Amino acid sequence: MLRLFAAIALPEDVAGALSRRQSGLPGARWRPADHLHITLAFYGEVAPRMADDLAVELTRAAVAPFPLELAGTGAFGDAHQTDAIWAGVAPSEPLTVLAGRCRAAGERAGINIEKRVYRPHVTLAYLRGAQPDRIGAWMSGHNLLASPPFRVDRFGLYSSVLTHEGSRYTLEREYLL
Ligand code: 2AM
Repeated sequence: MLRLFAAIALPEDVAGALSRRQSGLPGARWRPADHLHITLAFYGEVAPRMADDLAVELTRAAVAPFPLELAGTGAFGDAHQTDAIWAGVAPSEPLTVLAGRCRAAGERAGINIEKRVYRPHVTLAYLRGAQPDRIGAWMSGHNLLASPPFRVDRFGLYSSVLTHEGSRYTLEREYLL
């Protein structure tokens, strides 16, 4: 079984600018710059045969290349605990369409995909034991986060393997827009 997701990798300069913000929050396990991405669809554990079908179906998901910008920060979690902090993505119709098509490609391949509202983001860190006041300070210190527009001209099918340092991703297949 392979743990698979479709995602847009960030250009090096955009990832580099984000990585300079990855400090000043004890309890944050910062994600490496070369792993920063925007997930389009998460497929979970997929059998090899279905993964092959998915790789083929994704060739039908492409939209025309489009510009994208990062904007703001946010967090996932509940009232008791923040699990992750992320950079936001400015609203983008083509991104929503591409994500919907990646999801549909998974469904055509027979994958049962969790029904969740799509909230595009770039996870910067997973948190363990971070103090709420420090999280608040980090968020307000970075709430003006923004990137220049960058052109999205490809996306990838990635596999994810859990290691001691967090999950490692491998690009399995790349799709040009
Ligand atoms: P995250 O960045 O918010 O953790 C690889 O794990 C990628 O798939 C990550 O970007 C992760 O989102 C996303 N992901 C993991 N589990 C998911 C799920 N159940 N639903 C949607 N996305 C998920």
